[in-house]
Amino acid sequence: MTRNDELFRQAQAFIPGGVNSPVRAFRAVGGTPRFFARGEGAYFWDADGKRYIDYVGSWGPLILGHAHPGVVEAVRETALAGLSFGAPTALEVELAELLCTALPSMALVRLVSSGTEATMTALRLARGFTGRPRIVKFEGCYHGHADALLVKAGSGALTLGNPSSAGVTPETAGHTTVLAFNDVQQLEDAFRRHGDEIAAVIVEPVAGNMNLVPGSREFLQAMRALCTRHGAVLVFDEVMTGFRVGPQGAQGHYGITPDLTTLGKVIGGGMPVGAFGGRRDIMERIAPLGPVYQAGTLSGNPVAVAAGLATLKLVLEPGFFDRLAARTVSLVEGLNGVAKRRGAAFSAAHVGGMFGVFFRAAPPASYAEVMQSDKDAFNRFFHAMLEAGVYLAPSAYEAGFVSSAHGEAEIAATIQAADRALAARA
Ligand code: KE4
Repeated sequence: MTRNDELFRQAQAFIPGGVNSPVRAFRAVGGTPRFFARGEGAYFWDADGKRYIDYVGSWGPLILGHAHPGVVEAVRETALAGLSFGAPTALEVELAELLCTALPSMALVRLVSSGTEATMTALRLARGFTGRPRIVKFEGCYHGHADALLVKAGSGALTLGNPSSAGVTPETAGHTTVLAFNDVQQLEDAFRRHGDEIAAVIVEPVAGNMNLVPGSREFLQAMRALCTRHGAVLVFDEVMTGFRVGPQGAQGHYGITPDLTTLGKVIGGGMPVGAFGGRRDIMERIAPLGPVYQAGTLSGNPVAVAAGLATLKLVLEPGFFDRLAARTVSLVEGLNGVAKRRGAAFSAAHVGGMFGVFFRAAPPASYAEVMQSDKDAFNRFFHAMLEAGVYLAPSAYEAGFVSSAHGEAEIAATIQAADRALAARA
């Protein structure tokens, strides 16, 4: 029995499924989840001491790689002055100012401790601001595990095959309209039917929770116009894309201004930080200024904020995203090259520092096309790469992430492992 097996057995004695977040359980890909002991740069080591090149990066936050010295030092220094005060600190003001400067759509921002808190509150705020009940989301998009959003959701819900969670009441789900991602006609029809009761449309502008499916410009522009025309709040869920696809996230990439933005992952640098922010007239409805309540014991926690600030200062340095995107392009082009040579029905795509691999001839442009991918082929590929010391997301429905610590050597080793994996399968 390996140490991973032993830990997984122990974990299952005390934790449901042995994990604290379902997608970590390897349920879709099979086998024993790896328990990690240490990370450094592009690498981390499991409980048996095996080294992997990491393309999950804690599901996006580790854009600088594991244990970046500058981030660790900021955490250490801040922690020595106290872990939490339950009162305002200068650090959270600095992070709020940095976010509002980086994203001009954010006149005001509130820090929370997870992406779920950010999206849950953004929707409550949109309903409080408009006085309307209905939320529009898209099949395959995942916005965290708030009840109203666990309807045909992506990520772990899709991975486990239950996109609409048990425990969500019909009354709650009844106020959530789910449309097809990248389908302009359905969006127009929904506004024609319920325009006057739609409080918000929430979208991952570049979907990363049904694997990588970029929103089409036409789709996102239509969404912006329809929300403006009908007085609905447009929420860009940039928990994953924020400071991942570019210095101004997906809103900068597309040149589209949302009314509210939700953030997480990179802005905490691996520590628990989420945020929601946007138009001043909307954000001024949140407590203590307005009637929409929201709160959090550890919101703006100084140690977590210190990790986020140290990360964002490096990420926002000139040229960072050009280098990250170039590294991601060399990975994607290398993978497509070996797949072509091996005659595999395989394609890879990217936006900024996030990428997707698919067992289908071309990258998907919709949820339906994602579902046409060969999931069994992905699972075999996942395990062959794991064996070769390359850690991909343990699900066909998750995007991958490159960090600034991934150098040419790591990219070359990954492409070589993929070549062997695809050859073996042929
Ligand atoms: P958290 O509550 O997990 O911090 O954030 C929820 C969330 C919201 N919006 C988007 C676009 C997200 O991608 C997420 C979380 N992403 C998943 C992975 N795709 C987190 C991993 C997990 O659930 O363990």
